[in-house]
Amino acid sequence: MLGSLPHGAEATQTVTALRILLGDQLTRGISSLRGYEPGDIVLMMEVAEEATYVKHHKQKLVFIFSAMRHFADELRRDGFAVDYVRLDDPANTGSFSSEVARAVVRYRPDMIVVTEPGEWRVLDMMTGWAADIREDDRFFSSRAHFAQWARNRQHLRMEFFYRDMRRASGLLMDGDVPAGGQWNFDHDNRKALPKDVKPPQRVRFVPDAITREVIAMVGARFIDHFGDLEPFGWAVMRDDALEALDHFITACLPRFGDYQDAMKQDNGLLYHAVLSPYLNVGLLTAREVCDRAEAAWRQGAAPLNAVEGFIRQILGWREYVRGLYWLKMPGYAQTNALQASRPLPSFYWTGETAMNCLAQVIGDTRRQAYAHHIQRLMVAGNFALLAGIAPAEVEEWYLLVYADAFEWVELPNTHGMALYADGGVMASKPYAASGAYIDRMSDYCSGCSYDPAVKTGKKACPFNILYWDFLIRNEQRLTSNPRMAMPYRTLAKMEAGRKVQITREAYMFLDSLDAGTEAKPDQQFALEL
Ligand code: FAD
Ligand code: DLZ
Ligand code: SF4
Repeated sequence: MLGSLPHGAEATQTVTALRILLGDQLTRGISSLRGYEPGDIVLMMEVAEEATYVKHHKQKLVFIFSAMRHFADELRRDGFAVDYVRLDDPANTGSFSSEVARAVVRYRPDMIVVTEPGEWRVLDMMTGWAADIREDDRFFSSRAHFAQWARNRQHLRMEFFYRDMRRASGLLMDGDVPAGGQWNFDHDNRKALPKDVKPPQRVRFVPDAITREVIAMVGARFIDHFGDLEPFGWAVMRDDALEALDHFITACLPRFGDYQDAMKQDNGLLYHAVLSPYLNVGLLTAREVCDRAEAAWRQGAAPLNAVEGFIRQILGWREYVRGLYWLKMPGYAQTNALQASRPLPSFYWTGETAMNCLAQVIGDTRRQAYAHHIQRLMVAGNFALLAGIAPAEVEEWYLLVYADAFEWVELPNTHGMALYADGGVMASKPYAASGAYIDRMSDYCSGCSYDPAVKTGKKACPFNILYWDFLIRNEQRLTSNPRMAMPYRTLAKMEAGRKVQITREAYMFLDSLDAGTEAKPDQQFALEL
């Protein structure tokens, strides 16, 4: 079925509308398909430029190409005329713009219709297509709605946006009041995972013939990209994504809230939804996922702290970061409030580090193209923040390693939430934490050669040294932030000699990373004063 329409260089037919569908627009109700008439053509393109502008995780490539191919088949079965340009088509020119130009020669359309993309970079390309660019209305909050909400507010804070979105969507509302009498149950959602609690096995999907063909293609063309190609278990069709949603609602949602912030060695999924790739490419809609979660609570199948916590992630955070992205781009990506400039350490690619928390999170990421929020924020992101790694390098890493990564959602989370590179637009304070936080929320430290209780010298957890060094380095920039008052009070009481020791140890540790020779705990005698 794939590529069943001709795509040579010469003009072959005249069509009314050329409807372009991108790899993260795999939703039947998408605005670009609305008003489809026989005689129109839906154009889908696998292009080298999208596959390589960052070296996406191999599983992300398989996921997107296979989901695109399945979606094209589904459209054809339902009577749409689809021209699908495969990556291995010898005539493929390799970019969205050149493929659209080639299709225009083929079809001489009266009009080009497309839904706005998820990245500024692609929107910029689209301005050259003379297309009717339609709104992406798969979100609860349109770009215009968010801009209106943000207008005249001195500080943008997710919590207030979320409350407005609860009212507007009616989710978890009893009339005008929030279900259960409060908007947010976050204080119930910070438990570590007890040893005797065993998270359920997750559904995985056996690759069919289409997926196997894509796996072979990605293995042949993109072998130098990050991450393991197999085993591949992601859903690539809506029916399978719905099965993953069902499984989450019944087996995981009831405990989602309790263990939302927990981390566990050898189980990177815990009770998380693992639905973000499906939401972000459009196999699931945000509305249906939230409705299913709310129904579970109303039927007594899941507690309110879990359901509210889960809906807040989608109705609150997901919508908020998208609004912020479009409000602030393209300048947003250029800010660097903490003047961070260190290169990304090589262990972000290999996972080879004596810091067990990072080795685990990066190992999970390589194996699954997934890590949950706290792993991303408080381990990989926290280290990059404390070490002062250049935002652009960290952002490229996040954009390519996760199956759910598209710039509209990756950038605010990395640039704003994890790195504080926007100087506080997204988060009211830096998410900086020492080893004590990681020790409290995970079982990583018991398998580590560093010790989270040791502050300096041999065996000291690098997160401890770097945490205080971060506060010292950024004192002028952060000390006036009221939410940083407590750590700066503690720092003020610290002896000058101790501060010098911290600065020196941090310098030597970071220097060893730059040189690609991370100082291991048993090599740290030189660091002790
Ligand atoms: P759950 O924890 O089960 O949450 C349910 C859903 O809520 C998710 O599927 C997701 O759609 C939404 N959600 C939760 N938190 C956020 C958030 N902070 N921003 C937006 N949506 C959220 N998410 C992405 O979808 N793509 C990214 O590229 C991405 N990059 C991130 C980078 C960093 C540095 C950080 C700290 C977070 C990032 N996130 C990103 C947000 C979050 O980590 C993922 O959405 C989440 O881990 C996806 O896993 P899940 O489906 O199991 O989510
Ligand atoms: C991420 C991605 C990749 C790797 N490849 C393609 C592709 O070949 N064709 C396509 O239509 N979309 C792809 N995508 C998703 C796009 O990069 C995404 O649509 C833009 O980033 C805009 O959000
Ligand atoms: Fe990570 Fe420090 Fe714990 Fe080791 S001791 S796992 S480096 S937090």
